[in-house]
Amino acid sequence: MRLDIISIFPEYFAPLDVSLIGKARERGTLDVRVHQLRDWAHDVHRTVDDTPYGGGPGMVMKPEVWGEAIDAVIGDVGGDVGGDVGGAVGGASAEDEGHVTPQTAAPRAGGLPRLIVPTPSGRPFTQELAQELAQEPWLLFACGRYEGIDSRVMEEYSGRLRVDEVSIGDYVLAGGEVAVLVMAEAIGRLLPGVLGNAQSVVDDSFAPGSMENLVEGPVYTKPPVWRGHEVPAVLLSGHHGNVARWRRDEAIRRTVRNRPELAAALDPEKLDKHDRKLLDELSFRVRRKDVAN
Ligand code: JB8
Repeated sequence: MRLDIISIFPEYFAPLDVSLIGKARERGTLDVRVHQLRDWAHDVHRTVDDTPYGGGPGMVMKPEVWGEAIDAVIGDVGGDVGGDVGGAVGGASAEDEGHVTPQTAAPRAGGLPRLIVPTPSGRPFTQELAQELAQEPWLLFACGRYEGIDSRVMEEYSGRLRVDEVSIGDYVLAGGEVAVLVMAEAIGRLLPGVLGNAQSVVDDSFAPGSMENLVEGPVYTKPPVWRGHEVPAVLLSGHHGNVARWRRDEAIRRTVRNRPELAAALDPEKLDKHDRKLLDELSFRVRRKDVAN
């Protein structure tokens, strides 16, 4: 997968050099290129913002600079472009460190990226959307700052690219950079070969499957007693059926306690008798989905 990021703060993306994503980049599974938006500004101050039409507080990002930046990145299939600092973020590139030559994960010529624009007013970023985006050969993230990007930029590229304005949650960041880090990690760990254990992806909270709409319960490792706190005996029993049942019970308890809206959305068809009894004990009413008149 190729992943381009345009931002006025390329330094924000240094974490993409480490851990799973950093390893995926070294292997060539993931080709991350970070671009400085200001490299496409024309004035001596490299201005990227201006006052909002209609008045109001703050500043809005200028469309012309964004247009030139996006045109350059999407027209640049494979090669370097002015403003590309992808290999420079966080210091030495994989090549500099003498690792295996990354096979450039650039998509085939003629392809275009999906454009993802983080904004608190966007569609929710969910595990389902992460899975969908993990199938794409090329993503371009446009990081806004201030009050956001002039909306005509999204309008313009909607005619050429698939454009999604996306929100990572109901809180307000100072800009899109951290939201892109969140999405890059959620998407990157789903790419083939990025996680060591393929099962850890299917067992995730929110992953499609038997635990869909349940969050995961608690986890434990050695020692069996730590500061007087015991690991639940069932986990030491070796009885796989009992372990599975206990884990599902704990997932249901946690979902009811921490995510009542998820618990309310549980499909009664996917609940067994034991699930229903537990939910009843937790005095949680599972209502059949309202059927349209
Ligand atoms: C300016 O909270 B957010 C977010 C906030 C932002 C911008 C983008 C995303 C741009 N503020 O996800």
